[in-house]
Amino acid sequence: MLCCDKEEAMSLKVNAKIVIVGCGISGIAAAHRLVKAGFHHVRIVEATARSGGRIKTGSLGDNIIEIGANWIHGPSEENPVFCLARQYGLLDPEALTPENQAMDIGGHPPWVPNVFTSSGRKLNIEDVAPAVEMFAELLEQSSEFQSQGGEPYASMGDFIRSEVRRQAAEKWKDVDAAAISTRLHVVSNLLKVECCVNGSHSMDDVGLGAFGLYKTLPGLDCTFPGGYEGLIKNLMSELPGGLVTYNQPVQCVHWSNTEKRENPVEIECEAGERITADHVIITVPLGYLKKHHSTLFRPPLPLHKLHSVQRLGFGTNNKIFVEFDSPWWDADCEVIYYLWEDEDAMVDQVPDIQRSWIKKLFGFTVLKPTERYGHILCGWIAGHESEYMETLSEQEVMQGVTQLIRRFTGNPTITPRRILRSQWFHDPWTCGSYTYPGRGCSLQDLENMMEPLPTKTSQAQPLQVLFAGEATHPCYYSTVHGALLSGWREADRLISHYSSISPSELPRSKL
Ligand code: 6YU
Repeated sequence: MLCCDKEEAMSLKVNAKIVIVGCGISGIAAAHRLVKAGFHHVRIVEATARSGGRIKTGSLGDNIIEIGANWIHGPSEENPVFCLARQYGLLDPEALTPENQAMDIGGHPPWVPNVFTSSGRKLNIEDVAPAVEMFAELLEQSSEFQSQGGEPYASMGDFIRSEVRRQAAEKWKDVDAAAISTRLHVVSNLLKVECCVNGSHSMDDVGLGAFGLYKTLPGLDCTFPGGYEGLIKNLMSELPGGLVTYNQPVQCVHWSNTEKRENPVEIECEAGERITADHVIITVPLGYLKKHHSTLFRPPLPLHKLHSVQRLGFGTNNKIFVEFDSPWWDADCEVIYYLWEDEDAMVDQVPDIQRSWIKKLFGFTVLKPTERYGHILCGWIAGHESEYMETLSEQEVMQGVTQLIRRFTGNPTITPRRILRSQWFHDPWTCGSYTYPGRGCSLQDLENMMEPLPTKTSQAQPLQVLFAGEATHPCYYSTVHGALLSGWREADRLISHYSSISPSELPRSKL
């Protein structure tokens, strides 16, 4: 009779070979937890020469800028990114105050705007406020469709446009045509903002029912004064040296859906190395999975998982940092919006991308405090227009941005000192920015994403392939904390597997 005493179980755990594909925050989090729990054979295989993935801090002149993730969304006790950043001493004192943590407003209070139109006018806040308020209420209402289980409109875009039309006819019936036209252009601009928030091409691509799956945490969004990568550096310094193999893209994960029990997983690297393992944790971005799933898994992903990979959205949101010698915006200004008066009302897509891609850039946020950053604006652009922008030279992007600012301010002398833009769509290991719930998506899709292989119904060795990464979190997808929690979740899955293992489940090679 077989027996598995405590000592044997411990040695099984210690000797289990676990490979993590990807050294972003989710892969690092998984490795951290596994190493702490006593697993000795944990290895990360990373395609690029660096750790951090979509957490990427760069510089513009002497200033630190975030090319990827920017904020801790909801920095409060429930947010593990906040807790780690606090523990490592990476945050400004304001971010640590109880008042900051208690503020439950879904991110940040409305930013102080400067609003310009394409005819060079600067608008007053009263001109735009009614549309801004209506839009904010609609976003709030849209979350309710998730619990109601019904979707009366085809998409978020359809819902917002239809409701604005309906409410405007009722509430703005005594407002003059020019003012209404301005308000509808504000709606266009806010739809473009939402495309950036969601990382979608258009709000017509975002599912209405699933929009409410995303949960916010309390806390006023904050940044890392020394750069988001400080978090990565601290976590990496606590892992054993040599745990990560860099510049080692994984080409194919061979797993078994039969009863083969010995070394069930083999990880084939592009350079030819083949690594055998008991378990592999896949943390590659959803964009990469969408493009490469057919070659990345042998046998291929089961159909229900593949359909979720396809249904979930993964779009592009890029930043264009622009530095100036002196500011041309108001001293208290936190965000600059551009309204195109020649655009149809309530559009978030540009018809002629090559000629007019810049129309998709909703505007700029102002990097604050000025003493830290100088005079830097961060432009935001999502969708196919953003993907096209990536193909232009830096010079061409600078030209586009300069013309835009000169036209909208009516000041032909404004000249940027330098620019830097991100190119997340053409990053071969990311293929976009982050996940959003596409039309027809539900919680089931995110659950399918995180389901390990082989699935429960199979007789084969369990937990061969596990899935982490932001796209696998049921309510914090698209965020750093969602990614981190997903890494811990998959590590815990293995930890509890080895603590509950019974003799009949042991691989023959281990008996
Ligand atoms: C957040 C924020 N933020 C802006 C921009 C971006 C993102 N996010 P990784 O990709 O990090 O790691 C995978 C690794 O795998 C990587 O190193 C690859 O090289 C490697 N790899 C790939 N293929 C491989 C292969 N074949 N072999 C080996 N290795 C391979 N999140 O919290 N705050 O401010 C922003 C922002 C421009 C691009 C962000 C933000 C998203 C995070 O960056 C992201 O989720 C995590 O870093 C992902 O970590 P990971 O480990 O999963 O993958 C209602 C509603 C709306 C819902 N949305 C709300 C808004 C929230 C999003 N906000 C974003 C805003 C900004 C500005």
